[in-house]
Amino acid sequence: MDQGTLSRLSALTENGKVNRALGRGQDGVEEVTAQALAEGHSPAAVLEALTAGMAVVGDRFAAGKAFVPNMLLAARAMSAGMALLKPFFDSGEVQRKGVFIIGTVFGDLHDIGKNLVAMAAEGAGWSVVDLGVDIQPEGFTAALDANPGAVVGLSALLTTTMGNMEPVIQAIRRARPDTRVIVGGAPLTREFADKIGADGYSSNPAGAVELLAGFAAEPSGGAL
Ligand code: B1M
Repeated sequence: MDQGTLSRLSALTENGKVNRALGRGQDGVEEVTAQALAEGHSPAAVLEALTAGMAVVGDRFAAGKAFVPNMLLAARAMSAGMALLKPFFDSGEVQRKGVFIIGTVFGDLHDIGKNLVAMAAEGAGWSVVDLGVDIQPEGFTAALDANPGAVVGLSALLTTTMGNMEPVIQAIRRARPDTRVIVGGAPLTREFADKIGADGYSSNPAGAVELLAGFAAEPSGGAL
């Protein structure tokens, strides 16, 4: 296995190189993700390489050395790689464990972490309703009306939008008090999650799936 392929993948993500078609014939994340998988790198290792590239862009942005367009291009590149990883997260189970509604709260446009949590939940046997980004409280309650008894997941990546989770949880509690709500995203802490009344917090997709498993095991299947 060539470890250089993973380093190359991180660098391509960092530099926002999506694919050959957009890169004037130069390989991008799409081609090199396929290559890494073909070489036998595990999907988890490939995901780590993509995430590492993204972290570098974030650090450069924080240091004033990269700008919003750089972050956007890196996000597009990472999404191209994630599309190839998705089948590995799908378990192919026919029997679904329940419905998991997920979205990024209003004011926030970050979706990569949320997409990873959605993929992990799908792979663990949940039917996922992905509402997307910038979702108002009514978006979540409408999805619950269509999927009563579903568990809800909220994501936020900004210190300025994590506070928007609380009104979403309050709206959900008013509309359907028996709903389980879990939260996550880089700036969150367990203390914050407790303070806003979430039923669970995880810093990563695997932890979110564990929380879901706990809810599915309840006699009510997730509803309180
Ligand atoms: Co933004 N951005 N961004 N950005 N951006 C960050 C988050 C930032 C940390 C960069 C920095 O300064 N170092 C910073 C936030 C600072 C803060 O609030 N403390 C920041 C900023 C400031 C901004 C803008 C305000 C910039 C501006 O306009 N001046 C702006 C805000 C726009 C808005 O949302 N209203 C903005 C815009 C953008 C883009 C649109 C350009 C783009 C997003 C594109 C997209 O998502 N499609 C973008 C990007 C790409 C980033 C960085 C570089 C990467 C985010 C990412 O995808 N990480 C980010 C810096 C960084 O993270 N290092 C940054 C990879 C992803 C796998 O990790 O999302 O953390 P993450 O998800 C993790 C966990 O958090 C967790 O699991 C995931 C996998 O491990 N998780 C959950 C997430 N949700 C969960 C839910 C769960 C459980 C776990 O349960 C439900």
